[in-house]
Amino acid sequence: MRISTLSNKTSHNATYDVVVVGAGFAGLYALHSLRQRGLSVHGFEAGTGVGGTWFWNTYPGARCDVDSADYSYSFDDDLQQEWVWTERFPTQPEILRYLEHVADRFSLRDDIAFDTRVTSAQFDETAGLWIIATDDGNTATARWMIMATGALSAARIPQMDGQEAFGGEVHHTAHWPAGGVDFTDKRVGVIGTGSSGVQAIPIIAEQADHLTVFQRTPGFVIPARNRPLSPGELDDIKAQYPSRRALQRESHGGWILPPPAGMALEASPEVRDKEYESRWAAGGIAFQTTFGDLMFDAAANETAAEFVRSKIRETVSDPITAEALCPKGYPLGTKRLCIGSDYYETFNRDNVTLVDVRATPIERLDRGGIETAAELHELDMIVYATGFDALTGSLDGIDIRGRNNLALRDAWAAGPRTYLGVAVAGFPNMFIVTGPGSPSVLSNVVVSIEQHVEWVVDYIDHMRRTGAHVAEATSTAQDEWASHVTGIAAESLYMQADSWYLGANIPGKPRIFLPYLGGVGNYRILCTQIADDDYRGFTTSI
Ligand code: N01
Repeated sequence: MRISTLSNKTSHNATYDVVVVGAGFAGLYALHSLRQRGLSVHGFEAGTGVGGTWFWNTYPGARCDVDSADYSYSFDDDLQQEWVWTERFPTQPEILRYLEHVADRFSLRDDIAFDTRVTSAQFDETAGLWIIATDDGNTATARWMIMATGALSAARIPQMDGQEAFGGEVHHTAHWPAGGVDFTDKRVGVIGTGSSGVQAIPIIAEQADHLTVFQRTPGFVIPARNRPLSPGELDDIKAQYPSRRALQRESHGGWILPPPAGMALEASPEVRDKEYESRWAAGGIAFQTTFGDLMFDAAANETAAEFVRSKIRETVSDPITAEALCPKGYPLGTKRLCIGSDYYETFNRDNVTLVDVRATPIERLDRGGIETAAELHELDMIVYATGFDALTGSLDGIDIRGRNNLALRDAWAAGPRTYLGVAVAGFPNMFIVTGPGSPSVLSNVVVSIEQHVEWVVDYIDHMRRTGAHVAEATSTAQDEWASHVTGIAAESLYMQADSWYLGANIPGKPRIFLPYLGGVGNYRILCTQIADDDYRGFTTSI
């Protein structure tokens, strides 16, 4: 069942087998895989180039906190053998260069309309087709629609009184100007101390005249210990790629971490400290898995939290600032762990001030700066590092209508419900890559993206071969999956933090644990079983 064999690949007033929305890691791989299967496919991308997250987040210090050799595609051995990563943790420019290379290597740009935002998508029940409208006034029609719109793509600036009055420059970390930002001689205010703020703050501090950091909730910041990769080191990794990739796929998080050193509560204080010291010295996300009970037992978690607090007190010379930087009131890792370089050290600089906005809330912005309950902070520039409407925001930004003209945002008014995080009852032939209810943001997302894309492409191919035109998740399968996702989360400590995993950063967003905590390896097995069981939980029609 091939709908079209269009030769004009840049026109999109047309009909395709599949439309892919987004040209980041997920969209590029989906496009490539579908073309390999002989389907006609067209991509839409709001940015002027490929890269998704790595196209938009060009703020100073932006870098991934998954090892570079692992935060990369595994689907093509020549690609993974030829690309040379230079550092343990790749910078944003390096990842973007990599994705541009992938786009060139597989000639993917030919099938993507850039600078084109999808505004609506309507399922035509009679024809069994999606009608997709874009902001340039065109429409495309497709049998299948793949939403590769990203879990952390809808950047968010919180509402504050007087925002329009501020007379200086304003930037959000996820919409950084292409030409960069000059901080020289500027009094800069950064609002937000999540992963983006933690990366940007030390670099802005080095360049600005003065930096004021407005912190609401201090994060647990673990040192990155980034370093250049030696050519020999990368060669060794490349030689082990077959087993390394297999381990990633079978693992809990899609990354290769040293195994936990037993249980924190079974270890003596001396052994605990030795293990924490060793993970602190090694740097990176592995700190969170020092012991096997950290994410399930509050008392165990507190031992790790207190270790980090002791490091903060050791590092930051001013005791009041140190105490304000100490995270309290939520377990370590239940808000995404931040991985930083010289973060706490930055607060020893003379030109850096920390403002604890829980103690002295921001009251308003005015022409000259930010006024808290205590004082006016005069600023030439405000940088919002205030995060995203995670997992649902980019989909909510598109008027998606399924059966009976039901809007996805209405279907999800009480929180997103999906089957496997990939499909939604009432929205036939629409697949979401790393959507809510899948491991997505709790994993090395490239591993999860590859798994989702391969599963969806296999399903589309299966439909073609079997002559099915429309596939849809059943409400029963979706309800069971939603209970499973929330049931696992309820047993963890994650429910104890006001995190974006729970939608807590968006006023009015239902408090539902969004990603799937069951682990990448288990999830993959389950998805394979469901496919082997003739796509259990889906109904299909001819
Ligand atoms: O966003 P965030 P992010 N007044 O939501 C604060 C990935 N990522 O862009 O915690 C004052 O984490 C907010 O405070 P609170 C990674 O998955 C990865 O930093 O809500 N402050 C918080 O401090 C990450 O988790 C990498 O109380 C306000 C901050 O803004 C995710 O993206 C790098 C406020 C937002 O932090 C998001 O990270 C970057 C207000 N009104 C991002 N509203 C790496 O790979 C919000 N805040 C390393």
